[in-house]
Amino acid sequence: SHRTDNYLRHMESMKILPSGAGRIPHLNAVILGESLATEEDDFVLPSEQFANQANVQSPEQYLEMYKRSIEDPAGFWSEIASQFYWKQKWGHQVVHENFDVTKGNIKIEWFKGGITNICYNCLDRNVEAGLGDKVALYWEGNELDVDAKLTYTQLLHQVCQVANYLKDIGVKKGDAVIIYLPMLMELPITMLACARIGAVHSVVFAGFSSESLSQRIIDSKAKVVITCNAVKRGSKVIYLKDIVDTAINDSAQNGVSIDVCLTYENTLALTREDTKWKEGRDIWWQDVIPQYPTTCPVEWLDAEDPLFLLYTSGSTGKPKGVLHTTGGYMVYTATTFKYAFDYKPSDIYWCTADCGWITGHSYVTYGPMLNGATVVLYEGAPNYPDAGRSWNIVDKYKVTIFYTAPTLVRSLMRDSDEYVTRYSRKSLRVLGSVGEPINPSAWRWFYNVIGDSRCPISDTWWQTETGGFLITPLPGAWPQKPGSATFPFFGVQPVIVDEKGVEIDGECSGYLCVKRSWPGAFRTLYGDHERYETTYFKPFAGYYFSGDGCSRDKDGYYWLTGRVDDVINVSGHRIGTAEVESALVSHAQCAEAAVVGVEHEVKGQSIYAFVTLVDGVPYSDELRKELVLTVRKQIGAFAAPDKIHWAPGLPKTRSGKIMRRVLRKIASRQLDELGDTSTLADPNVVNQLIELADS
Ligand code: 6R9
Repeated sequence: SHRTDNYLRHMESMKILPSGAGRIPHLNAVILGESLATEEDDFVLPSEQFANQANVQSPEQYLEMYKRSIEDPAGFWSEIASQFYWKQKWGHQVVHENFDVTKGNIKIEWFKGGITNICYNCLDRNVEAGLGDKVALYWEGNELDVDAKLTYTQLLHQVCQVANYLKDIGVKKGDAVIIYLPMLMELPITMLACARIGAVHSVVFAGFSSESLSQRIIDSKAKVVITCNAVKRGSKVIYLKDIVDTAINDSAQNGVSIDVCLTYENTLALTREDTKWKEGRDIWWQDVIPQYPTTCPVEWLDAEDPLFLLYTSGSTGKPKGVLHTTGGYMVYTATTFKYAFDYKPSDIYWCTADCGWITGHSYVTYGPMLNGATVVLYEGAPNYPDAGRSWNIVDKYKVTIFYTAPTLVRSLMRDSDEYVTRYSRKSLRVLGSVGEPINPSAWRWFYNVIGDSRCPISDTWWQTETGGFLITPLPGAWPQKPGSATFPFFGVQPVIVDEKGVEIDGECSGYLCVKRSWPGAFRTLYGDHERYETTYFKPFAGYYFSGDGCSRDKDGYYWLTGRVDDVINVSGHRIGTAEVESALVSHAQCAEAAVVGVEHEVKGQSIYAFVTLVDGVPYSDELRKELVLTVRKQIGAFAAPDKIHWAPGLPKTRSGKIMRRVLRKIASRQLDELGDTSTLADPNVVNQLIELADS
């Protein structure tokens, strides 16, 4: 047809992409809104109607912008940055970087010398532009009939009250503030209040245990924690304040004492009378915040002043404090949000991520607010009271952009489609996916059933470290391939390298790296720049190494294949095998543990633990439960192993290295694929493990 020919021609021009994308020999395509995407389709094309209204309307337009962003990054990004308010413009050099460890320390700076404030750009700037009465936040509570909303003006006022309070108790520019809150409006409010006064927020996902929380308090040396007394998730009450109390006590024993614990009284879950309290340290939010003025001058910051810390799991050791700074992060999250979701001022945007993760930082709070968007926040679980809740929310708020994780798609897919089709969903126009690769069948269900074959899917590949999307479709611009994150965002130069760090061109697979910096990149690991360089820049000198495997097909599309290091991705949550192992061995009866990820239908991967007990301790289901509980207590429920496999011994090389490759095969019962086990110190261990597999 005419449209497919058109795209064929467009795709020809992709040869200018650095990846060396080629032409397409054949094209099985459906056009958005005209038919169902099936197993046979290579491509799903945007409808003419969608493409015509899109922010980027064709591959050619993308290529033109992309080319400019690579050839003249300083010009490209400073033009965009100029749309924001800067108290003072940046210096003559827009970007200053050393990306090559062999040439000295890694250093990334964007807009250095520029003076701005991200909270001002999210709120004051939008209010001054006439958006004061526009809804900034719709809040949907756990229960069906509980909701609230705030306009941009109201949000600004509340943020100022919190900012004034924080200043009053002595929080200053550069101080870390720990936020341990569920998805209440107070969560983004507190983040923005910190940003307003230059305090460095460190949000800890409220599903983390007290031990994980105290670890983060200690590492960041915070003096203030902001939390709430309890929250209802589904039909369960979670007593957050108790968890915080324990964490604060632990931290004090390690020399970091919290002066103030500001606690929001969440009356829907627990009254203040029933909340444990420490006079002098604990303060009720409702008792102090409303008394403060609703205006608060902003602290003007250098573009390279820190904005936030967010801890994430690595393949070894304790969690890493990823540090993001102000200016580049601001420009990058705003721009990626606008283009990857084809954002228009009339959109109603809902991202199901919790603000405790990077997605909630960049694409619940900063990216959307910088664009003056209306954001839906949902407090509860996606399947409460039933599997239709998400579509109920979509219809209630007329959501136009819906951004979620493959694990949710897969879990809803298992329920009857009737939970979906009983709702209209006709407001939807763009769908998004993040957290892990989305398998083609889940992609198609998302596309055909949720989106009624009308809505492009932005499968956004990125990381806590990258601050914003690096590889993502631009809806309307690109023909999509189910399961592919498609092409690099503006300014991003992905490369695929082999084991030796040599770039491979064209159709290939290998390790995904990035050449040159982008404005949203993290600048260091808090307090450990050496680990930053070792983990991300030393494996392949000259590049940022993502830790992900990736292949590029004949048309230049990128396909992410998952982590290549010892990080497991469970329902889109990053968990280091080392962290789970160290939790397990902290149990007095556990001598050794080795943890691997196995494929899981809904969660993507699940945690599978091989455990060696102390001599003489008998196997029992009781002990299994205790071990799982230990992990829940030390990390959080989301990191609990699904399986404890008793291991009289672990397969090790003669130098004592655990052969995880063998354990992965045993865990997934691919026993005929164990490979060469002759280098094991004791090959018999493998047989013992197989015998105990189902006991
Ligand atoms: C944003 C976020 C990062 C890791 C990353 C990769 C996986 C995220 C993905 C994806 C394939 C996608 N990942 N998005 N894999 N396709 N669209 O999730 O950050 O928690 O730091 O996790 O998640 O493995 O390396 P984070």
